[in-house]
Amino acid sequence: MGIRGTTLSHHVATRRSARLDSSDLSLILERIEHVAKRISGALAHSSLGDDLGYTGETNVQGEQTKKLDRWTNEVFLDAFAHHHPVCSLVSEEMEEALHLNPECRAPSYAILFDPLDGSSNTDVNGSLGTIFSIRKRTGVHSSEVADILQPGTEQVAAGYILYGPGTQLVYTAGAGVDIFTLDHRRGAFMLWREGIKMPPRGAAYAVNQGNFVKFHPNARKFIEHLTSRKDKTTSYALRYTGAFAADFHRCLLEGGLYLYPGEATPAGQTKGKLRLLYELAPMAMIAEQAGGKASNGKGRIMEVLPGSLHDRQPIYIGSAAEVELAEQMKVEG
Ligand code: AFP
Repeated sequence: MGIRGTTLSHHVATRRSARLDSSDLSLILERIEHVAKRISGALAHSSLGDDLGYTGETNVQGEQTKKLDRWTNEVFLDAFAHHHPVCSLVSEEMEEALHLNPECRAPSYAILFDPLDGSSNTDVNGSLGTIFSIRKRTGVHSSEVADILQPGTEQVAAGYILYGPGTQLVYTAGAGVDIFTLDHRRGAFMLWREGIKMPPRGAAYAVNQGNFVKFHPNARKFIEHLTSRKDKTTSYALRYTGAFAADFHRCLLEGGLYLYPGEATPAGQTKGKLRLLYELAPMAMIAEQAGGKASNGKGRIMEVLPGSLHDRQPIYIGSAAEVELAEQMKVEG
């Protein structure tokens, strides 16, 4: 079979991006492409060496760290170590932001990322992801993070890499959503679909149904409604992989809903699981750019002001019809 098509680098260089200088975007995405290729290659062979399993440590979230969580985080740090215009890195795996390049001058950027999304899938050869958000830093480089602790509406670009049977990179810079597939023969990401539009309604939902009893009563009613099989709009199939990037990707291409409702706390409040800055805000930007929606059950995820780097929120993301219905049913009270 012949190999033709547009590479990611050519596509970025020749397309106007809505929110940041396209030469900056090219530089940053070239590094993310490098990260994606390294991680994709390592995951393909991870069961052949000593790369699976736990490190024996816990991360800032109190979760047990997998060896691949730690390694993929290092891949990111290596990739951006000497890289103007990126001056700050915020990761699921690091308690504090890492500030690079003291001489970094405006315009400079922060990358916020989950290096290995769905890490419970590492040891079972399941789908995994990497999620990233790009924000412009204000003024000269500083170790303050107030300009990073801003709502998702301040993102200039966002994306994710999905490591499934194939590796795909999805991104938006505020002018639509494009998808690229890693062509191992050519060593490059090739354009697969441009200007993706999420279907306005879907036929599948993704949730950890095992947590059902912990959800707010209205979230439980919502799930019961989706599966009550009275008609076409109440006959959803359950599809859940344990990797947000993989479950969201299905919604992006085929429509439907990913939800991780808040879990009730003993104090009577609900608490989200997914992290706002490097999981939810970037996916929300992609969903909206594709015509979908993302809500914490009460309002737009993109408008939530983070209190700290590792804040969590409930999430209802996907096709507009399902997200709107969740809000109407007051799923989070
Ligand atoms: P990490 O692997 O990055 O910690 O994230 C996993 C995740 O945030 C998301 O990818 C999954 O959809 C969700 O958590 C899985 O959570 P459960 O194991 O509780 O279903």
